[in-house]
Amino acid sequence: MKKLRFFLMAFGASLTLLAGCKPDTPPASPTATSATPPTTATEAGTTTATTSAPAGKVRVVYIPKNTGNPYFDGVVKGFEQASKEIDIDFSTTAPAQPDPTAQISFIKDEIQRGANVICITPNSVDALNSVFDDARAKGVKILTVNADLTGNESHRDGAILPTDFDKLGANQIELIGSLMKYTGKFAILSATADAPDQNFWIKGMKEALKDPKYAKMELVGIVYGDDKDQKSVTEAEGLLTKYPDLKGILAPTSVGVAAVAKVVESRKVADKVIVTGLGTPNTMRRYLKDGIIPAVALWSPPEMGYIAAYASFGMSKGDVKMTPDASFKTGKMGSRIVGKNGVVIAGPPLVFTKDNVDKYDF
Ligand code: RAM
Repeated sequence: MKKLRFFLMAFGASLTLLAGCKPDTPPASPTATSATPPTTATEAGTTTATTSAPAGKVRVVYIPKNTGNPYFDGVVKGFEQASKEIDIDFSTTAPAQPDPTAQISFIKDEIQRGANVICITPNSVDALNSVFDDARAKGVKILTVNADLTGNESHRDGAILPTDFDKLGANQIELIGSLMKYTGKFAILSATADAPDQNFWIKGMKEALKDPKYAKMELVGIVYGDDKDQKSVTEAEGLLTKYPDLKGILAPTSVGVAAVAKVVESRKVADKVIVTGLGTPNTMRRYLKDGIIPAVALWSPPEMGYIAAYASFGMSKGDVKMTPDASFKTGKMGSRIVGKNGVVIAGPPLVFTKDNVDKYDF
């Protein structure tokens, strides 16, 4: 616990920054109007806009990895808040499964419907390249959100990432390392095997583990829960069976970390197996408060959606160029600067514990 305190102190600045500022409640502009069109649920469980954009409005769609993941509801919330402040017509739609090619037909549909900007959390770094190229040839801007097309950045116009991906892998290793007293076996439970964000972070984790500080920690395996509760539960149970002396499970996915917490609770091994990773305060609150898990990290998904909405609006109007050193204004999130590769970073990660989790609502 002493180590965790040190770790939390290292994040003191970011915690202070966001503490007390509930990220999902930006001030409404005096001229705010609801720009969200009516939506319908389709049989596949997707949500699709049913109206076309009123003349003059910038039509922005956000396509998350898949439906049914509360993490992405937070991102959508941010888009919706911004759409009350700026003149965009916002909608969201997604496939039921986070498969590498599942988003292609959704992108094609949105091009047909007249989207000006397609914001997307891609399920693959390369499977969407050609449909993105088609969209851009028709004047549609492509903005990746929450994940980038690592190695294929030329197929999109820009990216809004939740935090600095170059640091997140090391950051997650330090979190679980501090909780495991830097000793013992641990495993990673990821989302899908193709997920660009997850793979980027896992690469960073492996790199970080080369630091002699972590020499007594052993990464015994990586499993994939596909951002599905049941698959994550099965994979976590498999880990516990295969490695009876496992000391930790690091799950950098909001669905995965909740599933692993549920497993260690039901197996009554929470005192032996440390669970941490990336999870939303609302999903992990009970596990934190009941002492099932000591800490979990994340950023604010609504803030990322909010920034993406402002970037989309500016890109569509031609006012915002997603080129290094360019900048654009957002409402409550101030001016944002575009970094290398056309990436904007939303903010620092936060660490939630039983003591601070109630300050956050997303
Ligand atoms: C999951 C998704 C997402 C990741 C979050 C933390 O829901 O995999 O991509 O960023 O968790």
